[in-house]
Amino acid sequence: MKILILGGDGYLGWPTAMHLSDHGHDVAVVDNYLRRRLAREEDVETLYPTPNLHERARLWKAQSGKSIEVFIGDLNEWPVVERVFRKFEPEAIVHYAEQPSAPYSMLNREAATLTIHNNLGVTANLIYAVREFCPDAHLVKLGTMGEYGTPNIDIEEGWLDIEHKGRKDRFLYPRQAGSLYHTTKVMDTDLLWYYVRMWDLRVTDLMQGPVYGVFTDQNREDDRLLPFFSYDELFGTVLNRFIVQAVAGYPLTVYGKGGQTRGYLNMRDTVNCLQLSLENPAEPGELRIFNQFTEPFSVNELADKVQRVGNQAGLGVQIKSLPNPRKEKEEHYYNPAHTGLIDLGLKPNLLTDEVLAEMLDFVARHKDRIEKHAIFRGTKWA
Ligand code: USQ
Repeated sequence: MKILILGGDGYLGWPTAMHLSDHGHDVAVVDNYLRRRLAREEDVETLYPTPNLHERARLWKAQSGKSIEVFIGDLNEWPVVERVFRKFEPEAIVHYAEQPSAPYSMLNREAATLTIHNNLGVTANLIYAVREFCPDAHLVKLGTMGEYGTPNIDIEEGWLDIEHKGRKDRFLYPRQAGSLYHTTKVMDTDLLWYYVRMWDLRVTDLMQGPVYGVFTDQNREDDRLLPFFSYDELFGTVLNRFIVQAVAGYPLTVYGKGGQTRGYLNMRDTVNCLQLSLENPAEPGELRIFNQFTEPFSVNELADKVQRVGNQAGLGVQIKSLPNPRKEKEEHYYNPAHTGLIDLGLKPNLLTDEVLAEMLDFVARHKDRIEKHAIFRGTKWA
């Protein structure tokens, strides 16, 4: 299949590109390096430097013999979209091209409006591009479990059957996001659902939880093919942050009571979920939604695991509860369904002690580059 990956330079975009290329697909990536620029502006560089996309594609070609076509440009600009779609003629598109950080979106007005313009503008351009250049293409959109928030009832996979005053209908599951970033993802879903109804687009929306790890089958031979790894307050996700903190001798930053529960997944499962969704496409006129995670954990459970495995490695890991910079429920019910991807064949890679030990080992190789000032700033959400 000819698969175009929007946001192909990102933490998940690049591993997905190599994985799909490795599995026989013809892959192209497009990115404007927004994520790299924002990290530089906020002085929160990644744990180790990563080559640019052209270099990554050359390294991948040298390792695998396979080509990944690279386009650099801003997908908010229609001429860029037009050039990419006309040249590559995709049969499927993966949309990762968004400002991906909840804390960044809460920094200030500039960060908030950038998040809105970037995320919604690219989604709107993409919808028009599919209609104009490839109306039969399957669009796979990265959503987030955070669209649902933390309701006091079970979370279904995208849809909810409702009976009201004796009549029944099916609706998108109620969404109540906890950050502006997550709210743009809710709006993306609404835009896609609208155009699925109007133009019979075929769309899969993947409601993903926080991802951890860096390794996939494609990046074990050459470190230069690894994705970037953020551990700062703005762009790092919680488990990756805890691993870095354990290695740096920095007490693990549990926000508030630590009962915040989310559905987590290994990066290996992210790339497998993308492959399964692409190889089993949605039908025309269908918005198909999967909840993409493998295991729920509270923040306290993650901190305890990192402490236990870290201490086995002699790290003397401390845990410290900090006043929560976010406004979120710190103790809540959480029971989301997640059978759709398992039914397609996903075999989860769970968070074992071995996986944690491997991550600790990996980060320890880069210990000298950890900047403690980037770990916690306490950016307030409210
Ligand atoms: N947390 C801590 N200590 C930290 C960092 C985070 O206790 O040092 C807590 C947060 O308060 C939150 C939980 O850990 O309750 C998860 O935080 P996170 O930073 O790992 O994840 P989040 O901000 O929700 O965003 C990440 C990705 C985003 C994706 C989302 C999936 O950055 O792109 O959409 O995970 S989900 O969380 O399911 O919405």
